[in-house]
Amino acid sequence: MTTPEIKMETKATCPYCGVGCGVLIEHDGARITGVRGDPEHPANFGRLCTKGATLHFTARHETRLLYPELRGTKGEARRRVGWDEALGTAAQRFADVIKEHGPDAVAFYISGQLLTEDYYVFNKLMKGLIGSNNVDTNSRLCMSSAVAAYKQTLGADAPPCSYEDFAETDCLLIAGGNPSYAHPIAFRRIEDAKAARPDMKIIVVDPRRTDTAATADLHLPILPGTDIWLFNAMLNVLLWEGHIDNAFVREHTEGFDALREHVREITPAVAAEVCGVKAEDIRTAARWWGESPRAMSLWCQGLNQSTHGTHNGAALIALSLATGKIGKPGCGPFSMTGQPNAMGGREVGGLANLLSAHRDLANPAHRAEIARLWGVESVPEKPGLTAVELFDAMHEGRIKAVWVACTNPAQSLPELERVREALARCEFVVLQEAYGNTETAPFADLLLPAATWGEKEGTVTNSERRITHVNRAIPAPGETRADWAIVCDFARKLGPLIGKPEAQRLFGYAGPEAIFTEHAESTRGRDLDITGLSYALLDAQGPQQWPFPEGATEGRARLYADGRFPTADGKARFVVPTGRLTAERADARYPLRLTTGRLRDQWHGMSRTGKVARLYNHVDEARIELNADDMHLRGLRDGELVRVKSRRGEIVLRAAASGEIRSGQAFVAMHWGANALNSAGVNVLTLREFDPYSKQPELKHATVQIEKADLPYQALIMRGEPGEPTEGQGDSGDPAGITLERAARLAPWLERFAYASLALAGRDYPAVVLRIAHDQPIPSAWLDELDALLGLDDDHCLTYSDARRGITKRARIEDGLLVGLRLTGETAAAGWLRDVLVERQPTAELRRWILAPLASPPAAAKSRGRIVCNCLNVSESDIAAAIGGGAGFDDLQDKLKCGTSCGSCVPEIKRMVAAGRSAA
Ligand SMILES: Nc1nc2c(c(=O)[nH]1)N[C@H]1C(S)=C(S)[C@@H](COP(=O)(O)OP(=O)(O)OC[C@H]3O[C@@H](n4cnc5c(=O)[nH]c(N)nc54)[C@H](O)[C@@H]3O)O[C@H]1N2
Ligand SMILES: Nc1nc2c(c(=O)[nH]1)N[C@H]1C(S)=C(S)[C@@H](COP(=O)(O)OP(=O)(O)OC[C@H]3O[C@@H](n4cnc5c(=O)[nH]c(N)nc54)[C@H](O)[C@@H]3O)O[C@H]1N2
Ligand code: SF4
Ligand SMILES: [Mo]
Repeated sequence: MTTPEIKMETKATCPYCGVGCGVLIEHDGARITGVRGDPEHPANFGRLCTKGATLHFTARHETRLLYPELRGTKGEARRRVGWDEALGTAAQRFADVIKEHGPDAVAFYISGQLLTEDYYVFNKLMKGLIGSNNVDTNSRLCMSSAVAAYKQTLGADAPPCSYEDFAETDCLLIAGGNPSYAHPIAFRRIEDAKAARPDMKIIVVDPRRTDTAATADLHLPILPGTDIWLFNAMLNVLLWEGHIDNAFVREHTEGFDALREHVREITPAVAAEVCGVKAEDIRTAARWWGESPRAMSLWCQGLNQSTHGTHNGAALIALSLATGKIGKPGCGPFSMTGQPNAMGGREVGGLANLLSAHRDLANPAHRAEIARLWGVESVPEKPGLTAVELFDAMHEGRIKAVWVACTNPAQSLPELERVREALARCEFVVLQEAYGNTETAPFADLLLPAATWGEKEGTVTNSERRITHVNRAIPAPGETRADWAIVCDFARKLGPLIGKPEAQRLFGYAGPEAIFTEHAESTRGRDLDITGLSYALLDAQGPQQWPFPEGATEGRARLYADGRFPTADGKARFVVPTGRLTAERADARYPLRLTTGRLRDQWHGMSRTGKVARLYNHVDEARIELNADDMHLRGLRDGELVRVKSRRGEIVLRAAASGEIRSGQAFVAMHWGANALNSAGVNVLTLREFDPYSKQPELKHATVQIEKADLPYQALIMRGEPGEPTEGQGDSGDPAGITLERAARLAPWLERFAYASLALAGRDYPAVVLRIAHDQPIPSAWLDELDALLGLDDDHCLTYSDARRGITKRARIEDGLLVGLRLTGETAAAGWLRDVLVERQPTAELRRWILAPLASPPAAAKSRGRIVCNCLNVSESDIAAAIGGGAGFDDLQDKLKCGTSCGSCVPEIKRMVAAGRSAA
């Protein structure tokens, strides 16, 4: 007898980007089995992108951190301990440091991916109990320039727009953002707006010709770091051609005269020189903005991650203020939030220079209010250390104990060598993580297992100020616990040790709802007042935008409609922008300008997306993208390995020719770290220079040199697993789980080689792929060990060896399927063999070819190459063939179905069609 299958759905949000899509988690009460977009959620109305749609595959337990682990003394291995011992030890160690060196010798480094309730208690613990402001977050690397820009100009940190404005605007200026990759569902709404009103103008400002730029009416491929010049020149044109809203400027702003004076000489011709674009294009951009009844801007890290990130934002905001295009439908400056809850973190004041509910640390009245609310004597006045400063202080020994939660600084901070030294030097490092294998984990003296997506409850706020109640679908696995609960327990243990027994009262919450209620109360009378919100209301009426004060019946879609701004005199401010172009300038030694950013299908350090095989199908290996001219100049061919060197460090990467990059520039994605490469990735190269106001580091710009890496000894190892994987969270021991465990065992091997990369491959049948290149023959003992690790050493394997030429080959065939492969010396057949393996093509007719030196597939094998449409599994070669046969975009959707599900690949398919047309 079979028990009927229980299937339930729980409402939550996608834990990736700041679009904040609603999801329905499908589960049976114990295991997550699937996910779909929540049709009722106003951010996405049921849509999800490639990352959101594969969330259920990330919930597997194989690489989760399930139990606390503690290291006795440095150098020793960690051992499993219970929660009591874990938090008791942490409290004692923190108390010892605080007693001996004061509260400023400890620090918390947290994350915009925590829920608001988690964030709230971390902040209260540090500022209310311990008495230091050393609590900063990865939002410092992300949104702090936008925060500072909003505060300097509009008076408060509040994005005034909504997603529905995309459908209302006549002109959308996207600067320093690639939403087609980074905010896909917001971009779907932009595509819809353009399709509905083809006259709407889209302008994209990005040094690279991204998929976002390719769909624009006007792309301004400015030189890195020159945005202020562009915006100033646009303002110059707006002034010259009479597009200024003088009444608005007079009544609702301050400081325009100084800015007008400043931009007087910055004509399009002057800016064109600096920015490296045509003066005429600058003029066109300004005219479109000025002539459009409704114009809005959208920006992200291309502006924020700069040594003048605050003024980049301020210069862009000035365009909205000068033309009075703010506070109306389809208007306004819109900073897109990166992380799912960076907004929530900002609301609770979870940064070293902020206080709860948009209050200021420097303001004594604000500090007194918070002290009263929390029931503590006072909150400290001295601003805490911001991310980069905090790790510098750790490097110098001034921070002796650090608590890291929900972020991976050993990969995501700039100048990684220094960051890693700092973590190694720190006396006591706590890491609160959902996964045990991040780049930061080796440094942790105490690892605390956190519950994650699907396993915890709370709220998040998305880019458009919309708060969603996130529910728990299944019980937290192993001994994992919700982040807020870990913090509260720790606080109650720490309090008595530092003479603060009130910790029992301050952190005695019954659950996340009690924390939310306290947080809501702290916003009373503030610009973000949410005293009208509760879990019950959010459940009954769905996600709501703030402000939503007591008595309100709905939130506010658009701020500043009345022209009043939250400054002392109610007027917005113009700022005269300053700042060098980039901290580091290209020169003869370091001639290439490197920028960094995101790929469509990966999320940050890949602790989750890196566990989903199909998310490697779009890009399957780290690479440095270069202009073909720069490669030619250096005698480099596509796919060759190069040494990339900056003043801070050196890494080896595969070079890829890219039509997106102008000559003199380079791009490396931020995702690939020590689990994917033999190095810690691109942040080995970046620098820790930061913006003077926001303290946000310049992660977007560094200069590098490249040279061909001579690594003649190459190997390729692949391993799949027969049997059927289970959907979603899966059974332990199924092929997907075994594959993840193999990847985890291979990761520590990477650093042995001069170059190595580790990836997953496949879609329904996942496999691990290890690519190696070395400067000397790969020791056969290592190969033997790897064979044993992957089961490539028994009599299921076909073998071939030519010792003189250093060629060895092994192929494992089980039930007529290729499941494992190891090639050294001759790896040309790797591409089509991977397809044979992951697609389980029958090998009966292929057997004799598998070990042959064939670069292209024999007739019996199908080679598919890169997958463009992940949902429907349509490859680049399928699409190219159809385009060659005359297919247009609609025909492709009709016949191949590509781009008909999540739509993330639509921009790329359109680009392929356009390229095909111009080639014909
Ligand atoms: N797939 C995916 N989506 C994500 C994330 C992810 O990891 N993966 N992370 C989320 C997070 S936390 C964030 S913060 C956002 C980031 O979202 P975005 O900021 O949109 O993404 P990035 O790729 O970091 O950078 C955007 C663009 O800035 C350009 N750029 C570089 N230098 C300059 C410059 O000087 N001027 C201008 N105008 N542009 C420049 C780059 O070429 C790049 O295309 O994405 C969020 N969404
Ligand atoms: N070169 C370069 N570097 C960059 C950037 C760039 O553009 N270029 N962008 C910067 C930006 S904008 C950002 S936001 C940062 C992001 O950098 P990080 O914050 O380091 O990135 P993540 O990998 O998202 O780290 C989040 C961690 O939290 C863990 N986690 C997931 N769920 C939970 C949970 O519920 N509780 C706990 N405790 N842990 C959980 C995940 O496993 C993951 O390891 O990177 C920055 N670094
Ligand atoms: S756009 Fe994609 S990654 Fe962002 S919240 Fe929506 S589903 Fe998640
Ligand atoms: Mo971010």
